[in-house]
Amino acid sequence: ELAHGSSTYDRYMTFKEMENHIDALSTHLPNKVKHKVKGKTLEGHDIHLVTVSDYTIDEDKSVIFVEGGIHAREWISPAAAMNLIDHLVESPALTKHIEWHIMPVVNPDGYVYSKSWDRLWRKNRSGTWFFFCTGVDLNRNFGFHWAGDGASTNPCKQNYAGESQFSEKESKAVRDAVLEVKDRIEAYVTFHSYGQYIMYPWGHTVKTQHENHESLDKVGQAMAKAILTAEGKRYKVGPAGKVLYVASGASDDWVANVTGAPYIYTIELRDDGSYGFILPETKIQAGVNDAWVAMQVIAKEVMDQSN
Ligand code: PAY
Ligand code: ZN
Repeated sequence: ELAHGSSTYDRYMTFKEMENHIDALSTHLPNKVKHKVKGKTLEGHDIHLVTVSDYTIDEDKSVIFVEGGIHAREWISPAAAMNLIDHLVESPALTKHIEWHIMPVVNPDGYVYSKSWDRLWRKNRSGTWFFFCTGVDLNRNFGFHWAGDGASTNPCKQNYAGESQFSEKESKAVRDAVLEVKDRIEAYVTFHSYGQYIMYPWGHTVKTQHENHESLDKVGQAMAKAILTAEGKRYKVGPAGKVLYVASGASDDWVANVTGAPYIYTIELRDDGSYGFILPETKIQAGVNDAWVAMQVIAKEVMDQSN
């Protein structure tokens, strides 16, 4: 048993358990794990940023930014982010020249609500101008093509974009954390579920291709192949707008636009629809493995580029 413990993957952790684990890691491994709070939600939960790197090596490292739990009901997403942190603290080769910035639960109010009241809750818990409907879709609240195609101005809809771009504390927290390392970000990944897709920009339109679409596709295919080999699951690769549906104001497009980072992906984890959002606990371990396998492919790509 490690002094800093480990996450559990035979059941979905509570938000509090994830916080305790982050705390233990940063306390016991101060040269590897740092922990910052990037914001507070309406309900008073902290929005955590965990950085993992070999801090004994003093250099301006490339950053890989990972965001999880932006949607409340996609429980496998925070689990995958926590699992990534657990692997990275044991992976010296991946933390020598990379600084990982990981926000495992962007939407803690939603996660807690989904765990205790409404399993299929997606948005955060903000009040809206329409008293009877609660919650903003944080993945429609980012400031690029905000409230465009695939986003709604109706607060009762699952894809409600909010009152204005970055109106929400959670999306602001992601924005601020990204902007802090803007010039060093080489890759950005956001974990969602479900569908088994590896998607890249653009999501807001199918009319234009991203200028890096060739390398985005190549590395996306490499991730899918690695997952198929290691875990036996097929992931479909392509631009978000084409592979799934058009969505404006999502984090991936905003990051692509503001940072110009070469590798930007939204990964829809398991499953293929049999259980959908309600992925059984017996499938967590295999599900988070998919994400870990994919992240190793990206990390290798980033390291090759900077050599
Ligand atoms: O980047 O294009 C994008 C966003 C795509 C996701 C979204 O925010 O709507 C896709 C959905 C998600 O994971 O939230 C897919 C799931 C199955 C859903 O709720 O429709
Ligand atoms: Zn989602």
